[in-house]
Amino acid sequence: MKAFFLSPILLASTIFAQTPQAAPVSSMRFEDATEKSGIAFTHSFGAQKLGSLLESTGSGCVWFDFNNDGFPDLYVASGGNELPDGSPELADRLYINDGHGHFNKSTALPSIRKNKSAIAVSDVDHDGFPDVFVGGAPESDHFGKPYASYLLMNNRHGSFTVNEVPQLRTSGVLHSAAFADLNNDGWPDLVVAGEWMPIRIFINQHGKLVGQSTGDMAKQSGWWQRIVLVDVNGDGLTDIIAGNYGLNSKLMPTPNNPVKLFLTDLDKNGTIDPLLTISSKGRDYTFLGKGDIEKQVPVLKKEFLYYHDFAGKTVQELFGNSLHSVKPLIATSFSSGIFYNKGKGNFEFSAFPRNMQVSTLFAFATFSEGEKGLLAAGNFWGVVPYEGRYDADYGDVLLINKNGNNRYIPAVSSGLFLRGEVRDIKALHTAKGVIYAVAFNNDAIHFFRQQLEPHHRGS
Ligand SMILES: [Ca+2]
Ligand SMILES: [Ca+2]
Ligand SMILES: [Ca+2]
Ligand SMILES: [Ca+2]
Repeated sequence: MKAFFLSPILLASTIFAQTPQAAPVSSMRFEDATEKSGIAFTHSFGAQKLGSLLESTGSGCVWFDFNNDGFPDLYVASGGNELPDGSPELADRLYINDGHGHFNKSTALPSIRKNKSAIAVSDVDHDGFPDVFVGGAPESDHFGKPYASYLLMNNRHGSFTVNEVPQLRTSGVLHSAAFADLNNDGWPDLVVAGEWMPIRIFINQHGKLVGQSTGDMAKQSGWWQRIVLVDVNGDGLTDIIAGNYGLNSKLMPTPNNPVKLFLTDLDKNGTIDPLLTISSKGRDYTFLGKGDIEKQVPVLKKEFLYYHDFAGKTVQELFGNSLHSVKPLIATSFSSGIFYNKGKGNFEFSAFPRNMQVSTLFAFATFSEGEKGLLAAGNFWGVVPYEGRYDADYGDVLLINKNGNNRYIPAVSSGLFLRGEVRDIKALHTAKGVIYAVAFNNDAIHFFRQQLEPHHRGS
């Protein structure tokens, strides 16, 4: 079976919708500084396009000083392909920096021969040595089956001890993981997000990660692609910026009418036939029409000779015998936004404005010089399993106001004008201010400089 989730890493596109015209540069908040940067770099790794080269979250690789010798080492997580668990290629690699520009592959890394989709690093047990969270991914042939994620505890002697993260067996598709101290007790907590799952929080209790109930957040099962942990509103509590699938979709899940994916063998030939449903008044109907489902499962042609045998029927009425023992994957919200940390484990969701919901959001950065705000970008133009290509997002700037009156600045007037599939944004601090590095799928990294003109201050 083909992987039934968004796999941005391996996809590329050269299609652009009609391109809006930018306003004159002088009035812009951001200036494209790519040509002045002196860096020519394309976001790829051999034949594979990496989802997250710049960021310490997402699959791909991450730099951290494994052995505390002052030189950053490189951890490369494996996954995002069609290899079955157990394949030697799925073992991760750790390259130790010798401080002279040379890297030696470590033999100390435990060999977890499983697909992985997310990675995050933090000193979980406060011993001064960084530990690694490695998020699992479903095997393409076993999609929908629960799988494990791991915490690699750095034992200071050049190796790791592997622990499964308790309470994190999931059937969803984990895409993003990050550490931050959510409850201000000095211990880094873990947040993970993915498709067919809500955002999950694991509070660090003196070196042990313990799943936390998250109230309303648990009801927002989404197709989450990226989380970024930062104090957006400056109240001293770390918030969760969360990129979801977006709302420009025929799939419009709500808690009462979720989108579901039944993984069942409709024609009893031994392979799973994923059945995507939308709900109306609590009843589940196939998302694809009769013809498309018959293409997927030809034997059904004999069962439904006439359209009226199919139309208006729930999937339980159509396929009842095959479904009654199947627990579907569920999504209840595709809205991107910010979960504001209200303290004591409470989070309050603030959805992004409509303009920021036209596409899937993968990348975020914040700024707070003169004004407080957020950069966001995304796009997913590959083969979405269920729908056509999304409308384009050209880069979003959201000015955050303490009273909740956020102001949206479109790319045509902000200068943050991004054409393509953005996968990451990273703020780089320089003597002349902040530069934002923007990583595209299958394209060169672009750089944008924030322009702090007097007329922008306090606006
Ligand atoms: Ca090192
Ligand atoms: Ca540690
Ligand atoms: Ca904490
Ligand atoms: Ca906050």
